[in-house]
Amino acid sequence: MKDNTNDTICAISTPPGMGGIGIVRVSGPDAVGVACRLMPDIASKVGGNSQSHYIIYGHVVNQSDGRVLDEALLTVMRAPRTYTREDVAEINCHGGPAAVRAVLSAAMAAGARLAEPGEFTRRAYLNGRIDLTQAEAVMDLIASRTELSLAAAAGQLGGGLRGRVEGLRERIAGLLALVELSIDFSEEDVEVAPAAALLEKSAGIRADLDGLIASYGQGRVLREGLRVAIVGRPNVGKSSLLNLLARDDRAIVTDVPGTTRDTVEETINIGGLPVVVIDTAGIRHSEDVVEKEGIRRSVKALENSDLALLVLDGATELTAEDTALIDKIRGRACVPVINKSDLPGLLDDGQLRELLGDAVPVHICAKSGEGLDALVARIRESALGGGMERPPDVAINLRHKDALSRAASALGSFDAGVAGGHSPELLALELRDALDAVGDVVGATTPDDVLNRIFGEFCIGK
Ligand SMILES: Nc1nc2c(ncn2[C@@H]2O[C@H](COP(=O)(O)OP(=O)(O)OP(=O)(O)O)[C@@H](O)[C@H]2O)c(=O)[nH]1
Ligand SMILES: [Mg+2]
Repeated sequence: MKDNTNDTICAISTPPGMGGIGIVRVSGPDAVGVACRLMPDIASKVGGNSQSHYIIYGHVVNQSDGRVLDEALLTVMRAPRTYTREDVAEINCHGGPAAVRAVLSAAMAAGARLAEPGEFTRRAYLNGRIDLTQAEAVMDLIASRTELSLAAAAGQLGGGLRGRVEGLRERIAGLLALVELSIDFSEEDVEVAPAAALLEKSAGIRADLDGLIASYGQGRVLREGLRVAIVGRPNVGKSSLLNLLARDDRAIVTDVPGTTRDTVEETINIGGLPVVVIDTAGIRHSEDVVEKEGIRRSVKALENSDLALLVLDGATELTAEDTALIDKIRGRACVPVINKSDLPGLLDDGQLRELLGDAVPVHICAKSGEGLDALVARIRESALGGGMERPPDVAINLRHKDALSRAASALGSFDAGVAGGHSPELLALELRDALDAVGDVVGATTPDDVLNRIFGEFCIGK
């Protein structure tokens, strides 16, 4: 998409389906003109440019024959105090699919162009109201399914990440100024910036960069959910555990070993944290083609997970299948779950402790829900670190992580150059690379294809 903010765009901003109200949003230099043609009975009530943020009641008419399509409320918001920083007109009509579509078509007939996905937010970014991290936060906020994800997105929208990144840019620019000063004085015998001072400043910047980069793990969990695979041999109660966590009869539970054949995924809100729980087929040796494929998927789900819940049946002795699985999981993040605590325990504690090492098991009864709170606490702890109730101050996404890593690596080359006695000209180049990379996070100099990718993922009307 080529950026052209001279035209006026329109889109339906409310979700498809039926609702009390549907909103058609119009933005651009002719937004109010479009609204006046769309709703001729309000034209005389619309004020001049100096009047802004008011609502008028009227009727939307078909542009070709003047037939009334719907009654609506028009909100007039004049630039620059609007979402896009352009004139914005919002038509609140009735929220039926035919009603909003009719109003949208009429807006197009009245002179507006249909907006691309994310185009309103793209204009907010192009017009300098928000930076790229805040534009991304808009989509994160809309996509948030849980409280912690929402809080993290709201923090980013409020400029939390922007502030941190701008701070880093200033410090790198300060370091660059120092190095450039020594270029100017290189003919004279003054040492403007001793190597030790440069390295100290650079180390401070890198520490902050590393701190931001490290927040990616939490950012990913807050955006995409923690992937938790429930694994174990057949009949230990994996599907029962999924149903308990999901508070729903999601997966089939029977006393026949090998009931679950395919993986079953469910996104669950665990204490404000999005968690994708995956129930898997019981892992054992099998000659059955279908079961074998199911087991292959179980292993894949385990490998793609952030955390494994290894379910063991507390009412039977450990089997060779259990110990083989414990071996397989060693080295992965895992919470051992000993199920069926309502039945007499038959597991050998000593043997189990030896096999599990540091991983302390949680005892539960998937039938009654006993022990669930302790298990949930362990899952949260594994996602966010011990006892964390609040979302992190910043939680970056993959694009931010890539850019910040490029900056860290450019600073690494700078350090090596300082240590190796490189000329200030060469050192300045490394710092400019670092500055550009950090600038990419906030979208200081972001190429069109990157913007297209980011805004292309937005919903229409935002
Ligand atoms: N007494 C008791 N029985 C349980 C408990 N949890 C599950 N069961 C029973 O154990 C049997 C197997 O449960 P599932 O949840 O289907 O086990 P699974 O691990 O998913 O089994 P597969 O899909 O075959 O691998 C069922 O008869 C459940 O009712 C529990 O906490 N206590
Ligand atoms: Mg099952």
